[in-house]
Amino acid sequence: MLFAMAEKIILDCDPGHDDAIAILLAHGSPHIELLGVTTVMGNQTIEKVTRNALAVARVAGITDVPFARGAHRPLVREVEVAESIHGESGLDGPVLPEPLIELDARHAVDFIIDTVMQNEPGTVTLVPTGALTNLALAVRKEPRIAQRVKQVVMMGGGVNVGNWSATAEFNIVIDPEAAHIVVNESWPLTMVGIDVTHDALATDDVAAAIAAVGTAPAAFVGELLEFFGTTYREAQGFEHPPVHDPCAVAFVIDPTIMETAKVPLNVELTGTLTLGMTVTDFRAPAPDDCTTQVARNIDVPKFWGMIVDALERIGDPKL
Ligand code: PIR
Ligand code: CA
Repeated sequence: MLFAMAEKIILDCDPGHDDAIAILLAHGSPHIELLGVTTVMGNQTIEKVTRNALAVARVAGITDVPFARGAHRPLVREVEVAESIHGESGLDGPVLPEPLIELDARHAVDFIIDTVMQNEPGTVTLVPTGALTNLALAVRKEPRIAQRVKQVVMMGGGVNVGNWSATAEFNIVIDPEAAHIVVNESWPLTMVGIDVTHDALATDDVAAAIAAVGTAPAAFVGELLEFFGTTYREAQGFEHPPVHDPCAVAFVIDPTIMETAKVPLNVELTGTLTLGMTVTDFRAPAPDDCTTQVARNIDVPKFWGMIVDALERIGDPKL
């Protein structure tokens, strides 16, 4: 059941363990109307992340949402995947079922443009949780989408913190030119960066609460978190894995789950130590025409409550 004011979103992702959980949250939340899922290379190649997205659709019981494949490489740079974190498949851990649904015939870029232009102005939120390649291409191909979307809520970047380099976050640094296009567009944009998502840790209590849901999708999430936890421990020295991408969906569901600060935001394109850094200028109050804001300080118990609630609503879909 959808609430009357459910927010329409397109989830643009690279599943990816946390992207998979973002799909489940978007599908399971009554506050979200999932208009489509689009894929972009990132955590793994476009073939792998697209296959993963379709497999997650089957696990979640999603049969009526279009899935469209997007960019196979960044705008300028070579493909760089996060195999050390997400494994060879991009979604290592659980057994992935054979997909039941077929891909939309359109490229993700065309799907995004068509969907934004066909819906009422100011109603569609774009939620990128991977590289910004598809969004950059879409707004270059059809610039009217910048005025027509409601907003962009992006998982990526961070305020003065990196994970793929000392200064840069993965989604931004693998295609910094695309990120530069997206953050400099006129659409309202919220950055949910790793300074926020590094608080959304899947602790043992969280894993227990998810396991207690007792369904196949919840068990699937448990297996995802187990693999993600192991690689995060070994490759990044985290005791528990941060579950980044659903944080952006959570912000769309309930913006009061985070604080926000309006601040000029840009992406470094020429730095040697700072390539792909998201640069926030906090020196003075943001000017009136500033279209960017950063989210901070997520309400962590509320976040995990949303995930558990979504899994309970999804239940045990017929596979
Ligand atoms: C997570 C990701 C990439 C690299 C690491 N180390 C961890 C992926 C996640 O899917 C998320 O969207 C973002 N990129 C976090 O950097
Ligand atoms: Ca991702």
